[in-house]
Amino acid sequence: MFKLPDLPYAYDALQPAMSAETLRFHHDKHHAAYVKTTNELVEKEGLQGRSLEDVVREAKQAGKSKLFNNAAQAWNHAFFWNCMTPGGGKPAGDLEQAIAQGFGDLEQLKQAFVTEGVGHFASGWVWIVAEDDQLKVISTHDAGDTLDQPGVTPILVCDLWEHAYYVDYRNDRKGFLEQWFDALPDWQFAAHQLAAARGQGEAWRYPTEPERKQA
Ligand code: MN3
Repeated sequence: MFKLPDLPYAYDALQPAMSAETLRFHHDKHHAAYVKTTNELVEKEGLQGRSLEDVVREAKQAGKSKLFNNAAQAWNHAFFWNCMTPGGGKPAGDLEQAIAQGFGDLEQLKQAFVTEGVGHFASGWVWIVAEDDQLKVISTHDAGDTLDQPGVTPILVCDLWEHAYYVDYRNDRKGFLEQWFDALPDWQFAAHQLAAARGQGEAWRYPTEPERKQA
């Protein structure tokens, strides 16, 4: 059984860039539903005991789209919560250097990120990833993630589904992405992911819990 991870901050901690109302619905309703359906399908498919990463990869390979969509959305949202922090600070050290190499500076990375997110048609995710030791901005459709892309490590992600911003920004995806990028990224988490991409430490994984025996 996969648990819905708690948010790593209070519901109102990301205001005004992201309201408590958005976070409550996004985490308690949308994300919770993906986790619940994933658990139902995992049981049906006899995949209990796997990591969520393995479930996502196996579902993708086997063409089990309902399981893939729910499992990948469960993973993406948990990763997304960790990509944000109240007053996220600025990139430093190796991450700052990688941004300079890949984009010039943080402002140009922001432009690439916002442009990719605004240009992405319909639902999906906009990512900063590390590949071949280079930072890149990509987007994926619907539940798409990077778990099936060998050599790609996600550094940061932002949700492009309308439920991520419609309460706070209505149809203004560009405004959302600009505010998001300025106020919310957890650059320490991003630096940790970049280090993992370079073989230093472990990349973030979906939390697992030891199965509890029925009494
Ligand atoms: Mn979402």
